[in-house]
Amino acid sequence: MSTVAKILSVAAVLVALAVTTVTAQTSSSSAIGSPPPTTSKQCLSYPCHGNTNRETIYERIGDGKRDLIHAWGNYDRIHANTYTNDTDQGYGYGGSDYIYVNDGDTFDGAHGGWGHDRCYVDAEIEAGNDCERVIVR
Ligand SMILES: [Ca+2]
Ligand SMILES: [Ca+2]
Ligand SMILES: [Ca+2]
Ligand SMILES: [Ca+2]
Repeated sequence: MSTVAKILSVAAVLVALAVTTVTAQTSSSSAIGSPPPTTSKQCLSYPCHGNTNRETIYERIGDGKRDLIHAWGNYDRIHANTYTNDTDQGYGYGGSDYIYVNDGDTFDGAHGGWGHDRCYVDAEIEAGNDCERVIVR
């Protein structure tokens, strides 16, 4: 193979790499353009886990049932305010979350994680340091 031919074949490889990179970037940016749908989840177990979708998660049905709810990523709403007389813990993690533990008792914990989180509580003691807004109801 001549030197010129070698240079040309190297150049062809570089062009192919560049095209591959551009294609990858294009496909990932188009994925960002379509927001994931909001899903709702009724907790049946302790602990209860969400996923990376934008979710509304409800505590287990019935008074006196403690809940430990992990919403994980994205913008979530954790509803642990439907039933009372229980120790509920809600963790939002990534994204700006709404965490409701204003259920009439003061045994619960709301933990926003990263993002700008809103925590609805019966008393300040239920709100973690990672609640950017604390609403006492
Ligand atoms: Ca509960
Ligand atoms: Ca409670
Ligand atoms: Ca409470
Ligand atoms: Ca959060």
